[in-house]
Amino acid sequence: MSKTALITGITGQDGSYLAELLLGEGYRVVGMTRRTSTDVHERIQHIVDDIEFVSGDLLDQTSITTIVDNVRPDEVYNLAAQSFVPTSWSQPVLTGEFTALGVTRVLEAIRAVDPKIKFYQASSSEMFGKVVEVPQRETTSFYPRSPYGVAKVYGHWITVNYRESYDMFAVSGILFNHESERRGKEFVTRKITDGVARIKLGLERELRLGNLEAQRDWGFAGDYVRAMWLMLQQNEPDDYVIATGRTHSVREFVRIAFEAAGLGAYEPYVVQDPRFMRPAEVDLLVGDPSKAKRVLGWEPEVSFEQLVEMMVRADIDRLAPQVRA
Ligand code: NAP
Ligand code: G4F
Repeated sequence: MSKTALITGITGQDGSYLAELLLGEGYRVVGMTRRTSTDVHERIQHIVDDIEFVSGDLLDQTSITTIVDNVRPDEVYNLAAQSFVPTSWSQPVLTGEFTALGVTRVLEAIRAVDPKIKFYQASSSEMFGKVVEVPQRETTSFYPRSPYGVAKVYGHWITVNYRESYDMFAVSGILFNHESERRGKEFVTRKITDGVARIKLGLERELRLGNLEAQRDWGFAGDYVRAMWLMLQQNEPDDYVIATGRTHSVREFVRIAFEAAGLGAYEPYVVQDPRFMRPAEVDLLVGDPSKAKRVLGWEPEVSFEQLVEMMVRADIDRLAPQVRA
């Protein structure tokens, strides 16, 4: 009997990789999407015929409960969120509704329909914020620095609370930044690789960025969705840090991306723009993935340098036909 997985946020970066993985494992994959006036299936176009879609919204309890009741999934992956940190300052209430209370709505739906359904919550290293320990591990205290980070702390604890209150198989994956050619262009890595590709092809002359000194533990999204799945295949529910254990600055990412495109030094092209600075910054993130390695047998397969090169190459390949046309 094949298992059924319900994915919220299936149209996002992680949703697309997770859907691929679960289809490969023989799952029936059901994706919850919200109503939009335009097509948002770009990232899953290649597997769209293999997925069942159901219409629902994290803001709407009735839709989520009805979906869980109709679909009767074995596993629910809650990936949907307002996930862009700067937007959380301009839309803090909405961010709280999606990213914090949305988690409770999904958990409530599961509790009402069948508390045996396994639940994965997409928690974030942004919860560590102004870090109190280096590297950050499962036991490190949280100190979020944005309304997004605060909302994710709520999502984490409500997941732990439903596990402890109702004996549910509910886990929180504390994932550090993970990227790919499918990353939204507003996030710094993809903004850089898209910008580098445009400069390489003569479409732009400069790249405007904010804080180049921020340090992140960046991995490849394809590796990270495997960890999500592994967490739900364990005998006991638990929380895990998923990271590479290495950190790099935005400046290093920029330098390697320009070199990968054969453009040489980045300095002539990069302009620091105060518009992209944040009211409160997360200066340094670096995770300790040793528990995930020990218990889940999980390790990242793509290195930082491979990731940057992969993303630069993909953006050049995507834009080149436009230039030739
Ligand atoms: P993403 O690309 O921004 O995707 C977000 C998804 O959420 C999209 O499918 C979006 O749908 C959906 N969504 C947003 N609001 C919704 C609502 N009200 N109802 C239903 N769906 C809604 O994010 P991602 O990078 O794949 O990240 C997946 C999850 O992991 C997020 O919860 C994020 O906060 C978390 N996370 C990400 C990282 C990372 O580095 N990528 C690290 C730690 C945690 P539309 O297509 O309709 O907009
Ligand atoms: O790419 P970012 O926007 O990602 P951020 O804020 O770390 O959040 C991402 O990772 C989290 C996991 O830790 C997720 F939970 C979250 O959903 C999201 O996926 O920014 C990374 C760093 C920041 O320090 C930012 O200040 O890059 C710096 N940065 C410098 N210039 C910039 C820019 N960020 C953006 N987006 N745009 C810039 O021009």
